Amino acid sequence: MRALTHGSEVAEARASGAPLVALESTIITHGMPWPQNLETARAVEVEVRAAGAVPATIAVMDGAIRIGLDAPDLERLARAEGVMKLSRADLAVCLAQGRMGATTVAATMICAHLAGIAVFATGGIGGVHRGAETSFDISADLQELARTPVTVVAAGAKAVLDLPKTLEVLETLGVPVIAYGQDRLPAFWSRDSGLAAPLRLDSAADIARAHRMRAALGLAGGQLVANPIPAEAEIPAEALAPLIAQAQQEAEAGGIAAKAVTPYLLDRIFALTEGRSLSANIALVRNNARLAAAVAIALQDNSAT
Ligand code: PSU
Ligand code: MN
Repeated sequence: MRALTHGSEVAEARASGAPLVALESTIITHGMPWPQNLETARAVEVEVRAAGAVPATIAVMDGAIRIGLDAPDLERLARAEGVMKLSRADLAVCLAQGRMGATTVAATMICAHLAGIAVFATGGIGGVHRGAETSFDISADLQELARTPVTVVAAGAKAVLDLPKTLEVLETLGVPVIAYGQDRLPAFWSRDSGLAAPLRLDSAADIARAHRMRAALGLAGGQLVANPIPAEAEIPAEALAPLIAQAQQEAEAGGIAAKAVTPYLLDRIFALTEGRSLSANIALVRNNARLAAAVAIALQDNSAT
């Protein structure tokens, strides 16, 4: 049973020791509409390469975890319908059934770690949903950050979530939440969530050092780096708040639950912002890819010393 296979670019990078950045695939299948999903996936890979690292987009295809998708596979995934959304709970069943599956932040962390990749770039992580005190809807991404040693570069947590509760759970789980270059926690489409970030670092080298320090201390789990969306692409929190409230109400009225909640909210906010949320999303993922590449390079540099 060969659970892990490498795309050709990743196989070459492993042979030459080039720095690798993992990328998730749920954003492709459940987070964005066709054809922007494929365009974005490609643009993010281009950013990683331009920054001097090698992209490894991760998904389950043809009965194996693929670390790095060659161009035809990336397009096949982006066009596919009925793709499973995989978290820690679903990964093995998807593989056993030989189905196609897209990895969330949690599943991408697991696969990246299996493949020896320490840094992962995405858009936003899952978190504690509003109303979680009754629904119990808390993303498995949070627990994964607590147990799998991968540094995840995201633009904070989506503003559709309950951000104060998300921070509380991350603190309970012992996950470092590190804002990059500012004191405030960014909120995905907006640079400022209105909340202070628990920790702050100002360089890729420091992020890499903190990653290695956790390992040296024997601390399980990864780190969450919250990288603010570039100023020119942001949608201010005040403009978004009423639209998020509306999408939330529609989700409740429509009985949307479990795995369907995040994709539903993203889709409704896309419609309510007339596509602006999507261009912001694309800009922030590319920005995260650049920082993740710098961290992957810095990790190699300080492992050499
Ligand atoms: N951010 C996006 N689009 C997405 C997601 C995040 O801009 O589609 C995905 C990520 O894969 C994240 C998942 O891990 O949503 C969280 O889903 P849930 O809340 O069901 O755990
Ligand atoms: Mn959920």
